[in-house]
Amino acid sequence: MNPAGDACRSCGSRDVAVFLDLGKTPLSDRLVAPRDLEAPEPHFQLDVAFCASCSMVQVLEKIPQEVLFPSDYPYFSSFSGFVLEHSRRHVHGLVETRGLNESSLVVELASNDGYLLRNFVDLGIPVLGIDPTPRQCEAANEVGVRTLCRFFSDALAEELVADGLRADVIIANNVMAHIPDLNGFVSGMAKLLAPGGIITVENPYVRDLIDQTAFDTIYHEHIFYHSCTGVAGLMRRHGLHLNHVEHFPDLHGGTLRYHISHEPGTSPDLDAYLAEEISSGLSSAAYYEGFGRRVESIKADLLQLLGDLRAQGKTIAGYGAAAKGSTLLNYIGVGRDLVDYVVDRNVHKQGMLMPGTHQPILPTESLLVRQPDYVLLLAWNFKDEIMAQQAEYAAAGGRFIVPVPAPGIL
Ligand code: DWN
Repeated sequence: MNPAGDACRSCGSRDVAVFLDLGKTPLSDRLVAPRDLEAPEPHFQLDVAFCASCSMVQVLEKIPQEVLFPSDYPYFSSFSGFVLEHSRRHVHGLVETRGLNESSLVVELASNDGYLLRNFVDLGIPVLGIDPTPRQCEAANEVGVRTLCRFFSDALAEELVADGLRADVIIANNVMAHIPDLNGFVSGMAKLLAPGGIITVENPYVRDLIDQTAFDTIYHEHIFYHSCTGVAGLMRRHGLHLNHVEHFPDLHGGTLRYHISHEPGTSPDLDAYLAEEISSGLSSAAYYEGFGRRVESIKADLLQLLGDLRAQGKTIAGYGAAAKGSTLLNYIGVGRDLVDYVVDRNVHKQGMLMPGTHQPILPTESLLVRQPDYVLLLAWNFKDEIMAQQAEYAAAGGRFIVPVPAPGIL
């Protein structure tokens, strides 16, 4: 099904079919200020499609980058200890394996608040962060991470190369899903990368998304849902080579780190992932067919669970004003009648309202003050970190609910 005749946003083929319709939802990171409650809130169609030609899974609605990532974009990477530790290990691994020193250059695309590059700075290794969101750039510059507040593109890469810059390492974590002009982005990376250099790219793995029915990680900001097959083909089109892959099952619901360079290479792990994607059918439309039915069943089960608890007079809060939380609340239709408020550590989100469903976002300390009977883990990807941090809430009788892969009380 592709009634509008959309072309693949990666390879241009017309062999694109929608396999999931999440309806019209607000932008997941467009939090609402209480003073704007009466203002119209834009909603956009959220259809997910599979390209049979290049295997890329993608959202079809085209929304300008400046709308998806406005100046008040609220996501700051530094609010998870798990992410910080993962990034620290990544940096130390690169320094060791690549022999980086004070004459190297590491460039991170979508460097956010400097959560990762600051580890290189601590080791005296020169860095350049590139990120389009001003508040995050300011935070990064404040901690000593030199950051350019721009969208990365082919044109920006040419400017940097003209200024004499070439990167020994390019890191692009959780950004290759977000780029409308994916080909321009990859061609820019190819230009900016020094001969013999390496690009590491991290993105949630589409296989984990489908297998765990993590439908809530789908939103307009996430245009592309990557696999080894898709990334290998994309890189080849720009003269780059995917040479190795690592899997982090506990990061953002399952993440792949791709190792890419100008020079061809391979690894047993990459071969195994590519072979498995073929044998599991991940590169065929049939793989995605039952997904919509599983999503509908999560919707029915979660509504039933929350409705039953409310009927018993229980109070329910949400944890994590995450973008995925917005998809979940809006698609399922979880309003303030079911979940009273949402807590989040991110001070830039506190005081705002969730998109569409308008639960107020409060500091996490509110859980101990209000002691709701249940907490719906909207940021279920950080379940262990959050539950450890909320031990006192749990000790006082609080219970947690996970929404995916199947709604349940822990
Ligand atoms: O790609 C993207 C990813 C990686 O992150 C984005 N486009 C946007 C964002 O998606 P998300 O908002 O769904 O991500 P998180 O990281 O799952 O969001 C978790 C939320 O929970 C954040 O607002 C921070 C918050 N949090 C918290 O309050 N206490 C997180 C942890 C770990 C905590 O202990």
